[in-house]
Amino acid sequence: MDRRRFLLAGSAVASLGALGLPRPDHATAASLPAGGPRPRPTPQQLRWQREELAMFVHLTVNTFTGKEWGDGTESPAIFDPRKLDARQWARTARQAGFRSMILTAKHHDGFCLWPTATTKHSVASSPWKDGHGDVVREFTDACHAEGLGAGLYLSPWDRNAKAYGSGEAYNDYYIAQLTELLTRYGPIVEVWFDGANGEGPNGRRQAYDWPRIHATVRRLQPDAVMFSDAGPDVRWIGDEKGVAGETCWSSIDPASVPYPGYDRPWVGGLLGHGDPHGSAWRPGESDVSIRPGWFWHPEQDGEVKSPDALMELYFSSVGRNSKLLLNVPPNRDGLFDPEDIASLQGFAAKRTALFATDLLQGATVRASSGEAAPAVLDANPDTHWSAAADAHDGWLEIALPRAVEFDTLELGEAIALGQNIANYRVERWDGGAWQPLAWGTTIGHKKLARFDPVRTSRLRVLLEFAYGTPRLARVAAYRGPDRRYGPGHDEK
Ligand code: FUL
Repeated sequence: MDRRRFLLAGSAVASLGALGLPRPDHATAASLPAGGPRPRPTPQQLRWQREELAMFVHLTVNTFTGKEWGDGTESPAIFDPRKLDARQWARTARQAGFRSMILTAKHHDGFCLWPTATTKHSVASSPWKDGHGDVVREFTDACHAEGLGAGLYLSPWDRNAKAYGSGEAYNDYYIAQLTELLTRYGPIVEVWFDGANGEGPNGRRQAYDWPRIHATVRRLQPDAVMFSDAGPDVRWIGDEKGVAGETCWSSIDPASVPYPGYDRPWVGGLLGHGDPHGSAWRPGESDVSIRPGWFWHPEQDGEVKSPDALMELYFSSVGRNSKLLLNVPPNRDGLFDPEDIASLQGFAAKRTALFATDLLQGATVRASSGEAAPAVLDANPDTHWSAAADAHDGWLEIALPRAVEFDTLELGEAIALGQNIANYRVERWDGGAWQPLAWGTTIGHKKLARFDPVRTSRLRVLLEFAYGTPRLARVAAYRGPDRRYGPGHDEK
């Protein structure tokens, strides 16, 4: 069936009309996809998205050479992170509110951070712990001890492996490495596949066997999600800046990015926005580094992103239905730098300060139709308000016993049942009329909107158009410490 065929949506605008509101043009012109269930997340994808924050850890020979991409000729003798303390990384991550971590077990240079049987190009040939160390072991143990999920990055592009570019021999080598990583270290929550496909030591490129790679992960770690620009479980957001599209669907047409590393000029934008008609649930992950580089370089001390910059990233990723994967690179001692830790602590403190008090608590909620409207006020993402099953729009009105002042609004869709809402409007009561407050497109797991502080006792959320039943799990309002209250935003 062609999912992009459209039908006329007569009933889609009825409930907004009942409120005396203008009917949105695109809804009256009415386009709804024909039939077919809309995609929903698996329990693993849902868990992954609800974590909101994950930490990337880039460490390899590059940490000692100053490069971003090693060429595979580095001697293991240079790898000696003498004070390496993975527990320090995991503690820092947990205290800053991160829920999982992903380590570069092997980057493009081919150096393995665990004592693998597949090559001598590993920690076993390094002076670190006299060749008896295992960074992957220390990392996974630390994650598990701190209650964090452990994830691994295993670069398919390998500039050291002799077999790279030879076909099956390298695919066997890669699968053997993957098998070691997925069988020795307990539960792995995410496997991160970089699509880079450059030349190996013999100048040849490798045709990666993605079906076999994916089947290996499914067999050995069925609860792990697999990341790449082509999924299959979670997708790259299309940039390395931590910025999701303002419109961001968790669904995508799998045929539009058929394999990892599918490099086309339009792919970045497509991954940023997703596709409301896509048949695959494949939410976007926004990866970005706290420093200019992915690896630690001494000359980049002083360029660590500030707590305010990290807050901006939180709004542009988590606040747009994506997940933030923030890289924090260990230094040559194998430790996070104090500067990076201070910034992460500041980031956590700013989130705590902003989101400490939901000012809509104690409100009453009326809705266009359906039941359980008050469910939007509790923080439980599994309870929600739903419009009538065949509705394509709806509204909620939230009335407080007293006026409250706020500058940040949170909306959340009941994504366990899919993502349907295509645009919304939020208005505040000024004592005599409804005034526009926020307007946007997708909502998804979390949508955050910021504006100059306003004071009001009534709000309404207008879901102007949804491809399937509109369902909201969350409406919350917060007053941050950073914005000044201006004149003219008061309820009269
Ligand atoms: C990229 C790699 O080439 C970078 O070195 C880094 O690992 C980043 C997360 O992915 O594609």
